[in-house]
Amino acid sequence: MKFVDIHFLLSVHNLSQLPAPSLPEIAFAGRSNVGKSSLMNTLVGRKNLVKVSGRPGKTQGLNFFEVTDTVYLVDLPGYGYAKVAKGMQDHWQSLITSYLEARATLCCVVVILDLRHEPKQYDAQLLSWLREKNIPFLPVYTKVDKLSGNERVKNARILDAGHSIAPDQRILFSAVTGQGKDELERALASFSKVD
Ligand SMILES: Nc1nc2c(ncn2[C@@H]2O[C@H](COP(=O)(O)OP(=O)(O)OP(=O)(O)O)[C@@H](O)[C@H]2O)c(=O)[nH]1
Ligand SMILES: [Mg+2]
Repeated sequence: MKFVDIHFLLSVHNLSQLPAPSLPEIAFAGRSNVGKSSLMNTLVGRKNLVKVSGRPGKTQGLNFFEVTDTVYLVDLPGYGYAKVAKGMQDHWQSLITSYLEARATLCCVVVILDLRHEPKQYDAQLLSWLREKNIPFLPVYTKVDKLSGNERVKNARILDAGHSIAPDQRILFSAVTGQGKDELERALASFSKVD
């Protein structure tokens, strides 16, 4: 699936603001600063469609983008960033979990992990929660450009083992080089049943 003809739709801060569930939907989740927004920009071939920042906690609210009449892409706020006020974190967490749990048109949660880091507790919690709720997800290990070939293989194995992910179920990705983009497009087309 090619993600052309895409536009920002709205930012959702409570569930009553969700757009009508009229299109298949793909959400992008992961720790703060892992590269969710960058991955989306690479996917849609636009540098600045989704706001990116070196400062964690950039994305606030559920940001909906529409690939016209085809699919919604939803950029979620990152988790695990201590400097975001506790009350705000709680608000996001309950907003995100109720959204993920209740959204009938949600066809995939892309769970983005930093290939440089060892398995983290928040990611483990999200993955086991998605499994428990039977919500389809696709793990993507990003920032591969920051590692040598050997480190990539070694770190990917550690993440696979730590999160019980089979190597053929996840994608290695870089927003800098575009590695993994084609594979991601194919996987998302199959999740959303859109060509
Ligand atoms: N080298 C490299 N840097 C990346 C990659 N993806 C993201 N970054 C950098 O990582 C930082 C965070 O990227 P974002 O895309 O804003 O991360 P995010 O997950 O959306 O962050 P929040 O919205 O704060 O949760 C930025 O400085 C990006 O340029 C990648 O694949 N390779
Ligand atoms: Mg972001």
